[in-house]
Amino acid sequence: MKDKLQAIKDEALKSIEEAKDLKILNDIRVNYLGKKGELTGVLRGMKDLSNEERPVIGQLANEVRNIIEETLEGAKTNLAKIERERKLTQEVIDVTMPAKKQEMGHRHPMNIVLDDIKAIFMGMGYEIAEGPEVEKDYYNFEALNIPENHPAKDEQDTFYINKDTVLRTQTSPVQIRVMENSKPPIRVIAPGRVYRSDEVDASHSPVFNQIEGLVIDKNITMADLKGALEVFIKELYGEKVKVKFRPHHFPFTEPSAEVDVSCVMCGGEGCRVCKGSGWIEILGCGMVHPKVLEMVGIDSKEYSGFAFGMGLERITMLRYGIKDIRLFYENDVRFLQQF
Ligand code: 2U9
Repeated sequence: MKDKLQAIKDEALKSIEEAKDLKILNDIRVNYLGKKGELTGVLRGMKDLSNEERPVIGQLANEVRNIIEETLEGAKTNLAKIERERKLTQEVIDVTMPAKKQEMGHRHPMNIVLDDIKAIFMGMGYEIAEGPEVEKDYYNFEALNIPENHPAKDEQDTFYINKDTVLRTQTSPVQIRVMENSKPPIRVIAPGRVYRSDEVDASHSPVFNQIEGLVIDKNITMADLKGALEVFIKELYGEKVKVKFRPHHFPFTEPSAEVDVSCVMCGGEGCRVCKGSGWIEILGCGMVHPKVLEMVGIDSKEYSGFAFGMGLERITMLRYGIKDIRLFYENDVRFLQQF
């Protein structure tokens, strides 16, 4: 048994001396000192020794264990030092090298304009409302007094998820939900993505962004609508811009109007953008239809309100003279950096 212990010790110390890395050292530890290791095997066999032999062999075994452990520890420290020195010489960092150029990101022009529009309406006491883009047919059409046979409901124009679920075609359903969940006075704007089954061209995209607004209170009239929108338009495009209301028709408002501004490109002289007319249409609006109010349980004899809607892409294109809507969705930094 003594010879065996001596042999284990010699063999272990030789392997430790030859070990080239920390993994090999660990394997050696397991081979000799682990649960199934050679030294552990010897210790297990001690139960068969005589009472005289057991303490002698036990002490020797402990000495061998200690020597192997100490040698392993020493070799480990040594190898770690060698490894560190190798890294220090190989992984030299030249701190005098010029740094990589940091490309700055840029705000999207539509976000710049959206923040401006939000700030203008928030200054007039409006709150911002949001709602789902996947919407019930009821909220997108029926609650807005859009009848079953209306062309907007055609599958050619609207993306249907199933018979009574659609991708919202306008943000008006957000305002229906606001009216259902709160009491007048209400003053909100609802910005968000909307979907229409349109072919892509320079001014159309199947996914675009709208900002709609809704005001409900006692004694709200068309004069309030005109006043609010004139303030908004002049804050957005400047005091000099002229504003014109033209009669129009929407199922959800009565009376309804479209709003033109004097051409922001030529100042009203006539150019390619305004097709020579000097005017550009920028939004639609009207007094909320009494049927819409009644459907959400607001008494149309006590309350009235106005609503409006505009396309964010269109407003942004006019503000910066951008000619093609597709530029907004490509995120080319050369385009974005210009704003
Ligand atoms: C409720 C009641 C009425 C929202 C309105 C318009 C007029 C309008 C278009 C502008 C260009 C959509 O992006 S666009 O294609 N919108 O002309 N939108 S009134 O009327 C509402 C909204 C909510 C409860």
